[in-house]
Amino acid sequence: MKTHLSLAAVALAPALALAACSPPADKPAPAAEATAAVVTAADAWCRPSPNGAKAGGCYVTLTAATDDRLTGGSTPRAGEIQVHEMKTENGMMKMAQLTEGLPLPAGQAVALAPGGNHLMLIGLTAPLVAGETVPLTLEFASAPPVTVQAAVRQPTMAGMDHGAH
Ligand SMILES: [Cu+2]
Repeated sequence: MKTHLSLAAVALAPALALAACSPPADKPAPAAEATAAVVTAADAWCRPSPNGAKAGGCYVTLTAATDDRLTGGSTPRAGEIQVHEMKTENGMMKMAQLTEGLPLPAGQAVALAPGGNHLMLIGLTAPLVAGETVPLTLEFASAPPVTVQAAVRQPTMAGMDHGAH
């Protein structure tokens, strides 16, 4: 009797050890991805800029895997990309650069949109024309840069034009 039991235990032990080990051994990627600083970008677009304008506004929805910040970016179409907010000063809507960047809480979609936070293309090399596509490379405090193709189009929602751009 005793012999049978201990044999069974010995036979089972390696199987249990294997079962416990195999998930991390087979798939190390998911565990690594869960903690990696990654930002996904969706729905990137830019407002057409008037002729002669030196700056243009672009918008995007960002979701960070871990707490992060959008700090700025670059594009071949302008000198630099700044992150701007809209704020009310003396009853007037004004825009200001977010020098510390825009917070991106983990797992939360943060939408940049007309009338609110936006990407400001400073020093446009040419007007942004409806129908074209503009590459924007966005930079973050932790995550690697993300390049999106932003469609240039008129805002779809009416009444949100603040006229600053
Ligand atoms: Cu701005």
